[in-house]
Amino acid sequence: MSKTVYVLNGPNLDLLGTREPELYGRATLADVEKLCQATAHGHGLAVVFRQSNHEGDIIDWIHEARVDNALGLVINPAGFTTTSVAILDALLTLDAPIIEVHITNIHAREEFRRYSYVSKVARAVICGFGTEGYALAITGLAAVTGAKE
Ligand code: CA2
Repeated sequence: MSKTVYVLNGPNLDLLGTREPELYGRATLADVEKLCQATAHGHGLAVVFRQSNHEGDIIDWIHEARVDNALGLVINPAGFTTTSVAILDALLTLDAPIIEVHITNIHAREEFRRYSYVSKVARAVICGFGTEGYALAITGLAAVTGAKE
Protein backbone atom coordinates (compact mmCIF):
# COMPACT_ATOMS: atom_id res chain seq x y z
CA MET A 1 0.00 0.00 0.00
CA SER A 2 1.35 3.43 -0.91
CA LYS A 3 1.25 6.55 1.29
CA THR A 4 -0.86 8.41 -1.25
CA VAL A 5 -4.41 9.60 -0.72
CA TYR A 6 -6.46 10.47 -3.80
CA VAL A 7 -8.85 13.41 -3.36
CA LEU A 8 -11.34 13.60 -6.24
CA ASN A 9 -13.84 16.38 -6.86
CA GLY A 10 -16.83 16.30 -9.15
CA PRO A 11 -18.60 18.80 -11.37
CA ASN A 12 -18.78 22.53 -10.64
CA LEU A 13 -16.48 22.35 -7.63
CA ASP A 14 -13.99 24.33 -9.74
CA LEU A 15 -16.32 27.27 -8.93
CA LEU A 16 -15.77 26.95 -5.19
CA GLY A 17 -15.21 30.32 -3.51
CA THR A 18 -16.48 32.25 -6.53
CA ARG A 19 -20.26 31.59 -6.40
CA GLU A 20 -22.84 30.88 -3.68
CA PRO A 21 -20.48 31.58 -0.75
CA GLU A 22 -23.44 31.46 1.67
CA LEU A 23 -23.76 27.76 0.81
CA TYR A 24 -20.25 26.59 -0.05
CA GLY A 25 -18.07 29.15 1.75
CA ARG A 26 -15.28 31.40 0.50
CA ALA A 27 -12.44 28.90 0.20
CA THR A 28 -11.42 28.17 -3.38
CA LEU A 29 -10.58 24.70 -4.66
CA ALA A 30 -6.91 25.74 -4.56
CA ASP A 31 -7.37 26.53 -0.85
CA VAL A 32 -8.95 23.10 -0.33
CA GLU A 33 -6.00 21.46 -2.09
CA LYS A 34 -3.58 23.30 0.25
CA LEU A 35 -5.64 22.18 3.26
CA CYS A 36 -5.53 18.57 2.03
CA GLN A 37 -1.77 18.72 1.39
CA ALA A 38 -1.07 20.21 4.84
CA THR A 39 -3.30 17.67 6.61
CA ALA A 40 -1.83 14.74 4.71
CA HIS A 41 1.76 15.88 5.28
CA GLY A 42 0.98 16.08 9.01
CA HIS A 43 0.29 12.34 8.86
CA GLY A 44 3.27 11.54 6.63
CA LEU A 45 1.00 11.11 3.61
CA ALA A 46 0.95 12.52 0.07
CA VAL A 47 -2.09 13.75 -1.83
CA VAL A 48 -3.16 13.52 -5.47
CA PHE A 49 -5.83 16.23 -5.79
CA ARG A 50 -8.08 16.42 -8.88
CA GLN A 51 -11.33 17.97 -10.11
CA SER A 52 -13.32 17.33 -13.26
CA ASN A 53 -16.67 18.22 -14.74
CA HIS A 54 -16.57 14.95 -16.71
CA GLU A 55 -17.69 11.62 -15.28
CA GLY A 56 -15.18 9.60 -17.31
CA ASP A 57 -12.22 11.54 -15.88
CA ILE A 58 -13.32 10.66 -12.37
CA ILE A 59 -13.70 6.99 -13.32
CA ASP A 60 -10.20 6.99 -14.90
CA TRP A 61 -8.72 8.53 -11.72
CA ILE A 62 -10.42 5.90 -9.54
CA HIS A 63 -8.75 3.26 -11.74
CA GLU A 64 -5.46 5.16 -11.37
CA ALA A 65 -5.86 5.09 -7.56
CA ARG A 66 -6.27 1.28 -7.73
CA VAL A 67 -3.22 0.79 -9.98
CA ASP A 68 -1.26 3.17 -7.72
CA ASN A 69 -2.26 1.13 -4.63
CA ALA A 70 -3.56 4.32 -3.01
CA LEU A 71 -3.88 4.27 0.77
CA GLY A 72 -7.39 5.65 0.45
CA LEU A 73 -9.68 7.80 -1.62
CA VAL A 74 -11.62 10.89 -0.60
CA ILE A 75 -14.36 11.84 -3.02
CA ASN A 76 -16.83 14.69 -3.29
CA PRO A 77 -18.85 13.40 -6.26
CA ALA A 78 -20.95 16.62 -6.27
CA GLY A 79 -23.79 16.27 -8.81
CA PHE A 80 -22.71 12.70 -9.72
CA THR A 81 -23.50 11.56 -6.16
CA THR A 82 -27.14 10.90 -6.93
CA THR A 83 -26.81 9.64 -10.51
CA SER A 84 -23.64 7.72 -11.20
CA VAL A 85 -23.78 3.93 -11.20
CA ALA A 86 -20.58 4.13 -13.31
CA ILE A 87 -18.67 5.87 -10.49
CA LEU A 88 -20.09 3.35 -8.02
CA ASP A 89 -18.91 0.48 -10.25
CA ALA A 90 -15.41 2.00 -10.44
CA LEU A 91 -15.30 2.47 -6.65
CA LEU A 92 -16.31 -1.19 -6.21
CA THR A 93 -12.98 -2.18 -7.81
CA LEU A 94 -10.98 -0.42 -5.05
CA ASP A 95 -9.80 -2.28 -1.97
CA ALA A 96 -8.67 0.93 -0.26
CA PRO A 97 -11.10 2.77 2.05
CA ILE A 98 -13.31 5.43 0.48
CA ILE A 99 -14.47 8.53 2.35
CA GLU A 100 -17.36 10.51 0.83
CA VAL A 101 -17.31 14.24 1.54
CA HIS A 102 -19.94 16.91 1.01
CA ILE A 103 -19.32 20.52 1.93
CA THR A 104 -22.97 21.08 2.81
CA ASN A 105 -25.30 18.96 4.89
CA ILE A 106 -27.04 17.14 2.04
CA HIS A 107 -29.75 15.92 4.45
CA ALA A 108 -30.80 19.47 5.28
CA ARG A 109 -31.25 20.43 1.60
CA GLU A 110 -33.57 19.28 -1.18
CA GLU A 111 -34.75 15.67 -0.89
CA PHE A 112 -33.08 14.67 -4.19
CA ARG A 113 -29.61 15.39 -2.75
CA ARG A 114 -29.99 12.79 0.01
CA TYR A 115 -29.61 9.62 -2.04
CA SER A 116 -25.99 8.67 -2.73
CA TYR A 117 -24.71 5.76 -4.83
CA VAL A 118 -21.24 6.45 -3.41
CA SER A 119 -22.43 5.92 0.19
CA LYS A 120 -23.02 2.25 -0.72
CA VAL A 121 -19.24 1.71 -0.79
CA ALA A 122 -17.99 4.50 1.47
CA ARG A 123 -16.28 3.59 4.72
CA ALA A 124 -17.50 6.94 6.08
CA VAL A 125 -19.49 9.95 4.96
CA ILE A 126 -18.73 13.50 6.12
CA CYS A 127 -21.13 16.31 5.32
CA GLY A 128 -21.93 19.76 6.63
CA PHE A 129 -18.50 20.80 7.95
CA GLY A 130 -17.79 23.04 4.99
CA THR A 131 -14.43 22.52 3.32
CA GLU A 132 -12.96 21.46 6.70
CA GLY A 133 -14.64 18.13 5.94
CA TYR A 134 -11.79 17.31 3.54
CA ALA A 135 -9.24 17.63 6.36
CA LEU A 136 -11.45 15.50 8.62
CA ALA A 137 -11.67 12.86 5.87
CA ILE A 138 -7.88 12.66 5.50
CA THR A 139 -7.36 12.48 9.27
CA GLY A 140 -10.03 9.78 9.44
CA LEU A 141 -8.35 7.84 6.65
CA ALA A 142 -5.01 8.10 8.45
CA ALA A 143 -6.69 6.72 11.58
CA VAL A 144 -8.45 3.76 9.95
CA THR A 145 -5.38 2.77 7.94
CA GLY A 146 -3.02 3.09 10.93
CA ALA A 147 -1.09 5.95 9.30
CA LYS A 148 -2.13 8.60 11.88
CA GLU A 149 0.81 10.49 13.40
O1 CA2 B 1 -22.16 19.85 -0.53
C1 CA2 B 1 -21.48 19.35 -1.42
O2 CA2 B 1 -20.26 19.25 -1.37
C2 CA2 B 1 -22.16 18.87 -2.71
O3 CA2 B 1 -21.51 17.67 -3.11
C3 CA2 B 1 -21.97 19.97 -3.72
C4 CA2 B 1 -22.67 19.68 -5.05
C5 CA2 B 1 -24.14 19.30 -4.83
O4 CA2 B 1 -24.71 18.89 -6.06
C6 CA2 B 1 -24.29 18.18 -3.82
O5 CA2 B 1 -25.66 17.93 -3.61
C7 CA2 B 1 -23.63 18.56 -2.50
C8 CA2 B 1 -22.62 20.90 -5.96
C9 CA2 B 1 -21.24 21.37 -6.25
C10 CA2 B 1 -21.34 22.71 -6.91
O6 CA2 B 1 -20.25 23.47 -6.48
C11 CA2 B 1 -20.37 24.82 -6.53
C12 CA2 B 1 -19.43 25.53 -5.82
C13 CA2 B 1 -19.49 26.88 -5.82
C14 CA2 B 1 -20.45 27.55 -6.54
C15 CA2 B 1 -21.37 26.85 -7.25
C16 CA2 B 1 -21.32 25.46 -7.26
